[in-house]
Amino acid sequence: MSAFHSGFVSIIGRPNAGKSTLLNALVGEKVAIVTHKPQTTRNRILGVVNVKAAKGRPAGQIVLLDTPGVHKPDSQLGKRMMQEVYDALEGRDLILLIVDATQRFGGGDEFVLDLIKRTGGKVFLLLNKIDLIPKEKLLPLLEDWSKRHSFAEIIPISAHKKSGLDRLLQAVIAALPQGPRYFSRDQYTDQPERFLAAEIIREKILVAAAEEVPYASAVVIEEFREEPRLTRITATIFCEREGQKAILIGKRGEMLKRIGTSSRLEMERIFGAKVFLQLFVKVVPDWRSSRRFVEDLDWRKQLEELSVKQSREE
Ligand SMILES: Nc1nc2c(ncn2[C@@H]2O[C@H](COP(=O)(O)OP(=O)(O)OP(=O)(O)O)[C@@H](O)[C@H]2O)c(=O)[nH]1
Ligand SMILES: [Mg+2]
Repeated sequence: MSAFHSGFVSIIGRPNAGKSTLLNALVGEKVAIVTHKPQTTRNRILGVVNVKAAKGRPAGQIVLLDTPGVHKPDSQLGKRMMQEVYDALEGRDLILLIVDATQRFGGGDEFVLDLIKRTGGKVFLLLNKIDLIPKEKLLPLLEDWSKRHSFAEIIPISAHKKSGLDRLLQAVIAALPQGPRYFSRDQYTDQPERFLAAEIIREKILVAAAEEVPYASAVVIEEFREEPRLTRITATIFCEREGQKAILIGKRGEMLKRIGTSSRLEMERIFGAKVFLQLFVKVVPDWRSSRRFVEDLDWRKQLEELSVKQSREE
């Protein structure tokens, strides 16, 4: 038996760098939502990649953690998001620092680099979105970044076009220690469909609504029932003000209908079942400043409460 390599690898970077796009591309399934807007991801998302042995290289399993974009928080929600980043940095085998190669180095990058340096440990730098930059710009960029930190590897990629990912996977496997298979071959995430459904609705809100509305929105699944012929899903969209509620519902309910239809179509594709989706909109003034409310949004916490409720009902 040849050696098997495995370990925990966190994807860290500024908002919009392409972390979630990379996670989905490596896992080969949609586990995280992706939009063109910064601060799309709000909690850490686990994805598993199984890598076959190749010439002279062992097989392995990479347990990836996608994280919210590193930023200076200005609300309880922001603080919670940054806590998810700090948790993802703790005790990992490898960190993938991903940067948007089309953006100039700035204060935000300095902040992330500083965080990485303080954490210590092995870091790969991924220069993402290279499909958008002229080839001659790549070498100076590589040189520039190589002076900023002693990265174990610097790898240019396009998460969107899926280029450079084979080289990345091989380098990650080589950097990981020998270890067990943490997840069975067919398990590629720990996030139940119920919570992916909430994320899909949030993604459609991010795309459909402008300015502050998506950031003031949170989605909670009230019911997720798999029946023989369809999956019944009821969800509440929380926002902070009556004006936001009016926008989310739209004239004659058009906005809510658009969000509902696009969410349902995507859920049907991903879950492979017909979906009956009902959406409600509720106002909870200033929920982003409520630590309690923000903590209750955590799906891991909701899952615990659901299992307590179920065991009481039995
Ligand atoms: N052209 C191009 N676009 C990309 C690439 N990777 C990501 N994007 C786009 O960049 C935007 C942000 O991608 P995300 O994956 O949501 O970025 P993120 O780092 O997870 O962002 P947050 O969750 O907000 O921190 C989306 O519009 C992606 O389609 C890439 O390699 N090339
Ligand atoms: Mg993301």
